[in-house]
Amino acid sequence: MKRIEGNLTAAGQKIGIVASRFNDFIVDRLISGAEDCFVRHGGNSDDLTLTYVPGAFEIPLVALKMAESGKYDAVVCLGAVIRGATPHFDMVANESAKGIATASLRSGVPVTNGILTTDSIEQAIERAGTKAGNKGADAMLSAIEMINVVKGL
Ligand code: INI
Repeated sequence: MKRIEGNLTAAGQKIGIVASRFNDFIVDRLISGAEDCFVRHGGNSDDLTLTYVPGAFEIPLVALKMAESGKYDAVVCLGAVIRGATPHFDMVANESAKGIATASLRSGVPVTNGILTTDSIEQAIERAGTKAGNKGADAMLSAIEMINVVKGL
């Protein structure tokens, strides 16, 4: 049986990051985690391009445009949607996830989802570099792997 697997080497990869300003005290930690992951896997931080948008709802459009630009091997989306901050929680959370999937399928470029959707600020903090890891780093690692998977197809 032939197997195709992506390794976790980021050397030479160029990655776009789309991050929301909403809940920036959490999102900043996701950005740091993503950058740290990229560098620890052999990437050069000069090969990362970070675009800020107002909120998670705006992430998919910019993710699609970055993915279609031909400048990036993958796009990593980072944000934090926290229940209670708005009655629109479900709409923002669902639309951002759906939009990210669409951006990836439409562009043919890996677009990974590092948008936290939590019931509380405490849960968000836990997933932004404290006791439940860093979902920004996880989304970056998935992007690195997916670039290498797609190359092997
Ligand atoms: N955007 C977020 O990124 N996180 C949130 O928790 C959030 N809440 O709760 O409202 C949020 N709302 C803003 C939204 O993403 C858009 O920026 C806004 O609706 C303008 O289109």
